[in-house]
Amino acid sequence: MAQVVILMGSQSDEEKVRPCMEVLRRLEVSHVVSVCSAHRTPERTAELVRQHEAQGVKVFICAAGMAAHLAGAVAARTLRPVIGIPVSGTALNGMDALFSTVQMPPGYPVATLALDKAGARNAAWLAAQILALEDSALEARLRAERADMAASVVKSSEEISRKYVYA
Ligand code: RP5
Repeated sequence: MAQVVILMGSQSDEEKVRPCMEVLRRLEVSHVVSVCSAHRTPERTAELVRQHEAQGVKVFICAAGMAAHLAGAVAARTLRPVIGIPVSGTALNGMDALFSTVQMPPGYPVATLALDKAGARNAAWLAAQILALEDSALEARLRAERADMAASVVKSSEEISRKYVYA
């Protein structure tokens, strides 16, 4: 049983969403991925939400571009947390997807993250943090990842300092 489901509006979104799956894999969070469109396959979207809820999925992550209604359409059908990744690639440079995803009516929130790969990565982190509320081993993995990130900042600082020292 997967803990997280990632839905993307089109296969053309795959490249920008891939970091989400990579981070979830690194954090050992089980997940499944499907393509479904709020506009092109509205019934399939509803059916996938119903199926994944029944199978015990805890967090939905939805990525879409243009008039990006996928995350909102999912949020309309579940009380489980929905995380949205707006995808760029149009003449509006993703602002269309960002506003479509973020601007939800009261009672139907979508936790909307940054555009494209940055949002995809943080979608995985946020989903993991939600799951870690009831999973101390996952919480420990998250803490270890943060410690690694902190160590790498210090290491890069030392490298930069050595490179540009003039005293
Ligand atoms: C959205 O329309 C998809 O999420 C994608 O970002 C965009 C374009 O889809 P394709 O025409 O490439 O399938 O629904």
